[in-house]
Amino acid sequence: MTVTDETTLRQRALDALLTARNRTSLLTDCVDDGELTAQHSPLMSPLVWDLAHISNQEEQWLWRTVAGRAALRPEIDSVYDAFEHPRSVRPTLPLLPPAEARAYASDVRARVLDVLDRTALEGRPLVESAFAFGMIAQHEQQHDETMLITHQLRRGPAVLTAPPPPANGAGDLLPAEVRVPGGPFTMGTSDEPWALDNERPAHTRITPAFFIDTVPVTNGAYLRFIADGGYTDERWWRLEGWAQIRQHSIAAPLFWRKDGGQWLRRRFGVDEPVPEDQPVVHVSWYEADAYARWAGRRLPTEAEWEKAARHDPASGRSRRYPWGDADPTPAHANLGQRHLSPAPAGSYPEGRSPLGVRQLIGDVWEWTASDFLPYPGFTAFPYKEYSEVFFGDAHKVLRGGSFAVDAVACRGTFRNWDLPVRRQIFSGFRTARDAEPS
Ligand code: AVJ
Ligand code: FE
Repeated sequence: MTVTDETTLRQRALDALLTARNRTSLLTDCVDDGELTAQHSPLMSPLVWDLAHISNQEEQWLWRTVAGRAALRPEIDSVYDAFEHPRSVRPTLPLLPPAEARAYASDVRARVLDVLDRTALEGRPLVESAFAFGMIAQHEQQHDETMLITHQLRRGPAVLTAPPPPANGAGDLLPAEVRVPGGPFTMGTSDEPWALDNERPAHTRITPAFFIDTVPVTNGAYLRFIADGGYTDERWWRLEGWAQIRQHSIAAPLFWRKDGGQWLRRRFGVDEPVPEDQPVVHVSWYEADAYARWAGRRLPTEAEWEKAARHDPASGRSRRYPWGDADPTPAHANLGQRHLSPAPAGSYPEGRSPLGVRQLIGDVWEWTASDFLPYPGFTAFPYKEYSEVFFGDAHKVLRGGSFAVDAVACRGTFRNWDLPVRRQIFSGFRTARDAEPS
């Protein structure tokens, strides 16, 4: 590796760590200690748990494993082990109080920046291309998104503000769907330096030709499903989805309520009319699947989603992003909590794919039809608990990232997963259909 490569990598790792920490501070400095330690929802950890968990992971991987130093606070490891204690019981654990959690975070970070300065970024898989630093920045950003979900579930007046997304989507002027040709494409990656284990390795997939929605399904379209009795017609629903909506009296996306004749939604402490031109958000996989069936369509498979997002029919190669290989800018996608909502359908024309599919990156996580499974040749790295323990038919794959995802944790290959009943996450979807046989 040349000196310039090393300098660039070090700078990139430093930027990613600093960007993540700024966001963590933004999310935790805007509420008082009572709110940091409160349980805002049994679905989520207290914010102060995420805060110290972020630093405990950073300590374990960068201070202990990369630098080979002794544990700073070995006695707290078990409290911040996500597998030992489910989220609902975390408020009862002996958590570091806010001031101590913040002091721990600054102490770990100061040591880690020193480690970054002194570590040669080659020779060991964990430090090759600054991978472990990139992994920890992505981990912090993932918990920042988790904390933003906690903010969304929190009751009480708004504490977060951000400018609204661009107003002119004009999504309904676009063709409703795009035809993606059949044939092979490259799925996954073997050369994206900070790609996580489940995105690897690159391999060839063959899909038949299919059609996919140009833009994510909007609130306006989803309202037609509701108005057509979508939630009361068992025909559209999987057994478990029907059971969930009956048991919990679900009749609209999470955070929606009907006031007289008007649908309102609560968004980070503010009630507002549901904006018809924005992608629908806070729906479960079952709701997405039922909508698609009602529309005479289906969810795209994970391979179809990635082909729509990465395949360049002209060159036959797969891009890092729909628009090419360049990192996202604000002109490409709604990422990084720059706005506190999805942008109208049709926004970000510069972010479109070669075939003209829009908003694949950012705005809302998109449910796919697929279970979360390893690619052929998968190897867990650096730990089985990131991906491997979640493989199987319990979790469905989501793609593309939401407005709450930072660019460092978002790319055409990035895979997220969750239970099909989940709806507090920033989840939406688009639909697809088989192309006619040629
Ligand atoms: C990939 C978003 C499902 O938040 O549960 C955070 C990421 N893994 N800490 C999660 C993760 C360990 C994970 N998701
Ligand atoms: Fe974690």
